[in-house]
Amino acid sequence: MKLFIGLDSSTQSMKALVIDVDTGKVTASAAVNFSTDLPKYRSPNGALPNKDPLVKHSNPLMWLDAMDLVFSKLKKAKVPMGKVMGISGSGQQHGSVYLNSKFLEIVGGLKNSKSLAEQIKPALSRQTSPIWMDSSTSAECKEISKAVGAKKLQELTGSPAIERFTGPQIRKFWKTEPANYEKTEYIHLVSSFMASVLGGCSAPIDYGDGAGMNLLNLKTLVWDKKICEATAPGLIEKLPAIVPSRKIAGRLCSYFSKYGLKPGIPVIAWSGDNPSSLVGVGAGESGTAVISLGTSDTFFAAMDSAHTDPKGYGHVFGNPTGGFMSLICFKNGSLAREKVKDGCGADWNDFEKALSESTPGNDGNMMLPYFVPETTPLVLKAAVRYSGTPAFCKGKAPASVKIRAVVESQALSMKLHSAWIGQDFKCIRVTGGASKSPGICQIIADVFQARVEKIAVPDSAGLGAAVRAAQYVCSGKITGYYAKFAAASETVKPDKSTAGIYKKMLAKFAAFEK
Ligand code: XUL
Repeated sequence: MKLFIGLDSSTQSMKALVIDVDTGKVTASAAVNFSTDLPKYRSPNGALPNKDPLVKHSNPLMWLDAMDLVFSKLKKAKVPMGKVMGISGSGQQHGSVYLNSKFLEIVGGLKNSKSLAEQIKPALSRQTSPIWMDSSTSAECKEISKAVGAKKLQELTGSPAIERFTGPQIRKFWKTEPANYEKTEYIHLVSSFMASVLGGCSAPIDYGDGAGMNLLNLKTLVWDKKICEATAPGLIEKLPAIVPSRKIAGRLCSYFSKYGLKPGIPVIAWSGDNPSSLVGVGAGESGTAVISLGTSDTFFAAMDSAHTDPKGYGHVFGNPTGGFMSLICFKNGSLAREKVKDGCGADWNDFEKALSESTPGNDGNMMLPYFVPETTPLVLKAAVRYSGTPAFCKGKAPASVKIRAVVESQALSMKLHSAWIGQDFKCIRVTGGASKSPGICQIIADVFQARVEKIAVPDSAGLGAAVRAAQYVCSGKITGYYAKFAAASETVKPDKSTAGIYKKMLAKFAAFEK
């Protein structure tokens, strides 16, 4: 038995997955849901309530309680914790945690008798963490772009200044709370913060997640001094080390022996959820694109060359298996599908039925489903728009037409905004909750005219983390791990007869969006 744990600290939950490299199986899993398991944090969707719809923060203590809880769930499920040989993890991207001078001493001496949240609370120099859903930093984006040069910033970091990215968020903290910024000695991402707690140290940030900060120079692969200076004073000294994803972050500290884990086992650098999913779905080599259908929908793929998106919506991140990956994030993912479903008074079975009853092309009916501010394209004020027949535009079309409109429009938007990557993907691997839907998978296959493949393990971010930990300890080629854990379990073929319909519709959608 060669067991490894992959943790997934995501927007709405914390999950743990245990894999056995000998059998190629996921042997156990556990999940902590912030809404049902940790209601005291009042963040059922992962963010604290705020009057300003552009502000989205979380309580980092919630993530710590979730870590304690997920390990105790694994222990209760009688997982042979003492046999676990390594741990890694995946974190929601861009979110940041601000820590004072006590942090190192506290994580270095965690006591078994108290919880993580209780012990780490005094180390927070900012009580809340801005997360990826926050869009409140447009002013800071403009300031950083002006100081560095918009084009240069994109060329060096792989992205123009982006509201949810960590650099603009740090600048806002410095501008609005200068005294607390001054007290901050360490700024971690969600991923490196969680790795720090496991390792009892200040853990490094990996190239995958580090590239989502607007601070990492992708040419030199170190923090860019000038960009850091343009972001906030003294920032570079507050950032952890930056390393390739395959590096060790630390050794598991004795605190976790209360869950039966062996102190000293390697904690491999954590990565962001999207880079981690790239590994988890077996798409670390170029040629296959991935669509992750979750709270946000993301489109990503390993890249042959680190070129950037001329429109500025797409990003370049480090690929945990080496080289780079593209990433495009659509904030209105499952949320938009849910809003349309609820608006029709339907449940998910009705939603599925609607997709099978309506026809490709939807008689030209489509929508811009920005129920919350959108990133691709950038829309700072929620706005929903309709195009098509008068009945549809007045909200009077049948539910099946409305439901097809949201799914087709989302797929067309992905096709439109992924063109800059310059690869004609013939295979798309889908993951995330909505990838279970046959109707959604068929629409993606038809819009892209590509084969859509699913893998058996739904939590690809956690799986990617577990696989990275296993590869660190047991070595071997990553493709060997893909064969064991990420083989295609189901394939959806494109309907060739729809190619022309969607080609025309894409041009119309592009004009509509413009
Ligand atoms: C990616 C992004 C989201 C989060 C979700 O840039 O912001 O996909 O990573 O956790």
